[in-house]
Amino acid sequence: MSPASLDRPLTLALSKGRIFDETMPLLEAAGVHVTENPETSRKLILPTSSPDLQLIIVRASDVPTYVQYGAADFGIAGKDVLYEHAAEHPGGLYQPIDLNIARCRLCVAVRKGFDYEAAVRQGSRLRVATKYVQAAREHFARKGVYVDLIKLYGSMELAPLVGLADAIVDLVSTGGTLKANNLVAVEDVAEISSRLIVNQAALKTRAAKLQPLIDSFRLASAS
Ligand code: PRT
Ligand code: MG
Repeated sequence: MSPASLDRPLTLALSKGRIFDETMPLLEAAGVHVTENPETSRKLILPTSSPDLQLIIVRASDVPTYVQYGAADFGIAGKDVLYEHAAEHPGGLYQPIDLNIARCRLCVAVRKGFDYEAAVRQGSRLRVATKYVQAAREHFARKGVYVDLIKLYGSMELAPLVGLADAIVDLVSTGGTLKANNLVAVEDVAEISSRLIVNQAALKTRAAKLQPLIDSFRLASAS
């Protein structure tokens, strides 16, 4: 890597919404301020008060890709996203800290009135719609339940209502979305929070700039 590229600011990849919002206090704790709001700005590269750090705003599920290829030195992504990413791109990401932000649960949910336990007991083959195919596949394999997985990219809650699936595997935080759609969570698959992920090469070549930020994130997320 040329000296000029070592001089460029560190790049942190974030998704807008809850991860951006919950990362701001961690950056503040490291003495870094972000003046532009990605909800209102159309900019995808945001400067910060530190000349050593810039942010890029990408889709939540694209964060690991930017970091793995080194287009971002580090990033913040949910375990749900990391799990699906790792299945397709093993290795390459160092995950030093659980930041304990954007917490939720990955759950199996069904239409109110659908007897999930009975269906499992009877060994029925279940149709399960989800964005989290890897996590779902492993969960049902562990339980020894046969499932046909249907990959969706969003609005999973609709699938059981219109007969696309018997169950969904989706993230739940307040439970409000399930309730509004007449669904109930019947099983936990995993506890989810977001992790700091770091590009392996950057960790070595850019340690002088990276390590203090990693240390600060660790302190702030533990408190
Ligand atoms: O929205 P987009 O398609 O761009 O991407 P995304 O959904 O992956 O991103 P975003 O920003 O919505 O979520 C980023 C990360 O936040 C996820 O990868 C999770 O790790 C974490 N997180 C925490 C959540 C939730 N809580 C959450 N509640 N992500 C999504 N939800 C959704 C859930 O899928 C469901 O539709 O919110 C709805 C349920 O919320 P409640 O409060 O009604 O239960
Ligand atoms: Mg979303």
